[in-house]
Amino acid sequence: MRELVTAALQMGPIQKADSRADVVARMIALLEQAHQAKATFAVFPELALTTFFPRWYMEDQPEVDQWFEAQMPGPDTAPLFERARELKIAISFGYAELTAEGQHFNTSILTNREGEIIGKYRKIHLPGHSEFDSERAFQHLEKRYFLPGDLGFPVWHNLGGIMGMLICNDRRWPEAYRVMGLQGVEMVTLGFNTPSVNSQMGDEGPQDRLFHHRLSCQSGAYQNSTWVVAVAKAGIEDGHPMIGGSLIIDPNGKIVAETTTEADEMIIHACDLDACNFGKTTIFDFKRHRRTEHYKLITERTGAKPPAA
Ligand code: CDV
Repeated sequence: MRELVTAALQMGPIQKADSRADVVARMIALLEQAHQAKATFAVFPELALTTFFPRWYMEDQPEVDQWFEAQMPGPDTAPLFERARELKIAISFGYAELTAEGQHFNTSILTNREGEIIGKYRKIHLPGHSEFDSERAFQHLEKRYFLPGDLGFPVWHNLGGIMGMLICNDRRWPEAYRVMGLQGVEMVTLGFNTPSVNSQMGDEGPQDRLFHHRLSCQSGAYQNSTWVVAVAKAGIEDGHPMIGGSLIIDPNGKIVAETTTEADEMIIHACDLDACNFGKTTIFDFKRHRRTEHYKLITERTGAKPPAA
């Protein structure tokens, strides 16, 4: 048994006017709750430090850059790393990253229990659009503000297991889990900000959004025999509602914990990483069962192209 007590630390809404210091104080309060419940690993959402700013159309680069972190840890986030180190809790959280070369990414980091960053992932499947779209009920401008991630889907040895990260929309793409599955991943963390309504189809509301979210995370877990810890930023940010539904999912694809609010809320589970072994050595023993000679189209072709009639 390799037990990792893992806390999914859902965050309620962050308004445009909220300061980084206020948000970090909320994160520390959640971290302390996780510590009291004996967690040694705590996962926060995508873009955990700010409101989900890609819903706002901006043309002025300094205005955009105010949502980004040029340093990690930086002056605002140092207290979070310090507290995590004191409590000996490894953490993962998402933020908007501005590199020294001036590149912008939607990023997640992973630390060890000493508060050292041992892993970084930059979101690869950026949803939305890059120009103002008057047809949508609201904007989703990730393609405007971020570059697609350039680090692939790496995994890291941490906390006695093999860990990887995805960010939000990545969870809808089976290839993302599979690339990590092929590296033996045992726990995938994933932060998300998912609007409660589809901006291009008003009929698709929170129940459908939660259905697709669970479906994507549960199938990724089952088909790769890995734990998945999916953590929301939820509730109404500056008038825009987002789903909750943070999840801890076992390697059979079963939900073992789920949040019930759209506020700051912890769920926790003692995840046995050895529970991944059965699936990885039987039905999803990739070495014995995968037929890569038939998968070439997956990397050769991006868009769907039906055969000629
Ligand atoms: N932040 C996201 O990546 N949100 C997407 C929305 C736009 C569908 C998601 O997959 O939840």
